[in-house]
Amino acid sequence: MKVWILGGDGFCGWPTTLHLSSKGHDVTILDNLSRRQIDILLEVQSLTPIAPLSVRLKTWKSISGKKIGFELINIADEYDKLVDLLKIHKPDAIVHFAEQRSAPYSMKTPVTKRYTVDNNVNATHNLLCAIVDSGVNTHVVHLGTMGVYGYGWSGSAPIPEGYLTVTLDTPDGQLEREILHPANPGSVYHMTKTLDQLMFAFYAKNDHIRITDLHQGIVWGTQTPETILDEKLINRFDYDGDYGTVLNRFLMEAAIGHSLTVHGSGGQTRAFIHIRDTVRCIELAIKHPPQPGDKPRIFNQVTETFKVKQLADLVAQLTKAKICYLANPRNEAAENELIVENNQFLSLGLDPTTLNDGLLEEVRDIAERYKDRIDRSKIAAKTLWNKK
Ligand code: NAD
Ligand code: USQ
Repeated sequence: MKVWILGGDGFCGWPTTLHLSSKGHDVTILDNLSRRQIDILLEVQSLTPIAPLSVRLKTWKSISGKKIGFELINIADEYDKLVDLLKIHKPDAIVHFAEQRSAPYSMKTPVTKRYTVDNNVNATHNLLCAIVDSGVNTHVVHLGTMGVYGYGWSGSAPIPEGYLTVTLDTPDGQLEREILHPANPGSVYHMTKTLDQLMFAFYAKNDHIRITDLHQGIVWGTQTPETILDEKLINRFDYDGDYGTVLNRFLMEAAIGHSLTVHGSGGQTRAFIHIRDTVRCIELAIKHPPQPGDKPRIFNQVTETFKVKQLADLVAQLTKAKICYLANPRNEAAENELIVENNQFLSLGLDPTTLNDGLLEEVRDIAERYKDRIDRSKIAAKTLWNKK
């Protein structure tokens, strides 16, 4: 299959690119390298030493014999180029990772709030509009987020995979309707993902574009069977206060004897998935497209849920790190329950990597190995959700 990976130089996109290439797909990355640029602006770098994209691609070619294409393009801005490329390549599937993905970065300043909305909403809309414009028959697989549902909204009821059946009382009796699960974003970033959902619903209905939206939890872990083949293929690992996600930050903190930075009481429950499972889920999603005219197919791409304090306890047990409870810089519920339905991927054959399987490997092979690259001044989470 001819597959495009929008955002294929990023944390999820790079291992997905390699995985699909290793499976024999003809893969091309479309990326504007904005994530690398943001690192320069924030004066941070990945814990792991990521190679320039041209070196990554050359290394993969020499190891696997497979060529991966690359187009430098801003999906949110270069619409005509996107249409031209679609007409030339005619990809069978397009995996869309190309968005600004950090919630703290999206809440940092008016500039980063507006950038996140401009970038994410325009990237998604340009893609959908360009597919219609070019007449290309393709399947869009988008990386959305569990955060579109919000946390704690439905108490202990399981979160369904995208849609909710509701019953309305009308003068003519009860009406049953299936609706998109109500959106309840917790940051400007998460808000853009809820807007993406509406665009998908519209273009699937109006233009019969085939769309799969993957509501992914927090991705942890670094390596996949392909990125581990050579250090020049290594995946990125963000640890700084804006881009580092919670478990990766705890592992990095433990490696240098820093206390584990739990926000608030640590009662926030979140959903998680290992990067190895992310790439497998995307392969499964590509293999099982919806039909033209179907509503977007939504999967919850998660394998486990944990409270933040449970994660801190686990890492502390493994590494003897201390835990500190900090005032929460975010505006989020102090405690929430989270039960998530994920039967669709399990029934398609996903065999999850659990925290018990992978945590030690992360401590040993990533956090310990690269700890000398950590800049302690970049660890604190300084972005506040509001002035209060
Ligand atoms: P990332 O920032 O590492 O990668 C995103 C990539 O997209 C980067 O290479 C960046 O340069 C590129 N990009 C951004 N805007 C672009 C544009 N306008 N044109 C071209 N390229 C552009 O992020 P990630 O962690 O790999 O996340 C990928 C996707 O998965 C995001 O949409 C994110 O919302 C979603 N997601 C990530 C996680 C996670 O824990 N990392 C969890 C759930 C969902
Ligand atoms: N947290 C801490 N200490 C830290 C960092 C985070 O306690 O040092 C807490 C946060 O306050 C939050 C939780 O951990 O309650 C998760 O934060 P996070 O930064 O790990 O994840 P989040 O901001 O939700 O965003 C990440 C990705 C995003 C993706 C999302 C999936 O950056 O792209 O969409 O996970 S989800 O959370 O399921 O919506």
